[in-house]
Amino acid sequence: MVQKFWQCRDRSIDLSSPKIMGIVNVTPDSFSDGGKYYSSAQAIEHGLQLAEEGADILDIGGESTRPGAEEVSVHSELERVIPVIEALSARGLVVSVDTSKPEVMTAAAQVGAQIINDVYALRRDGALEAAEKSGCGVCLMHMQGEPRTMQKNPVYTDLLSEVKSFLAERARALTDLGVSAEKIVLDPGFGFGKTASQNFELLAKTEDFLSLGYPLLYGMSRKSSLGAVTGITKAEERLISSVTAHLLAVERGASIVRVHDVKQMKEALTIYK
Ligand code: 7PM
Repeated sequence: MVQKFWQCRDRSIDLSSPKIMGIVNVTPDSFSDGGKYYSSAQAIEHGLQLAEEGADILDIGGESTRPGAEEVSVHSELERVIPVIEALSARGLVVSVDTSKPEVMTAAAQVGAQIINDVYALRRDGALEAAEKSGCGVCLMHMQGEPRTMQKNPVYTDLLSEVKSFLAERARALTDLGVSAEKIVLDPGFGFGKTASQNFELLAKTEDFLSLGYPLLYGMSRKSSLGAVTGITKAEERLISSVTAHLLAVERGASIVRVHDVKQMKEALTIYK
């Protein structure tokens, strides 16, 4: 049986019913020319709105790990995410930081982040140690390759067993440092170094991943693989695909869904219950 709680620093998240992680991007370019203060104010506002709509966790990201994205410096990532994490945590909300950089993990935990969400699964130098010291809950995600190039030519001999053994190895690396298994959640990494059909195989086999013994998180919101089967090319128009895919993942055993459209996901989960 998979644990019913996610232990995250001073909070314990009840996983006996599915939980929603709302996506909060802090990307200066996504906002008009209002400067740094303006973009963090907008992100805080967005986070508060998602919390009101039913998000259980707010995932704050400074865009360093997005597929196709260029690297962002530690300095600018801190500048983007820290004020937002601090403000939302101060309101008593559960905040996760979407980062691969140990410096950002440490600083985020110091201003109240309860969770580290790392698409590199703590493979960067110093990341395992930073996560351990932070006391945060951790989401470990599978990715083949690097965000800039991973979609070029994903190759697997056996997709399921490769993703599973990677996740088991990363969880083991963390527990070997003394981190309690109750702090760990695993994510097969939909869209990260996989073709559309490989992504759908991960969704079909959600139950298989439960044998790893950890709660599962799925993040498929608006992703291009959904568009690859529906023909919907605009990301913002993939709402029904996103809600459907996440509901299927939950039905097959996932505990947490990471989504842009919190209100609609909440509505779907209300019917699911
Ligand atoms: C373009 C494509 C921009 C994809 C951004 C994305 C995941 C994640 C992301 C996930 C976990 C997005 C993604 N995806 N963290 N961060 N799982 N744990 O949709 O699937 O925001 S970035």
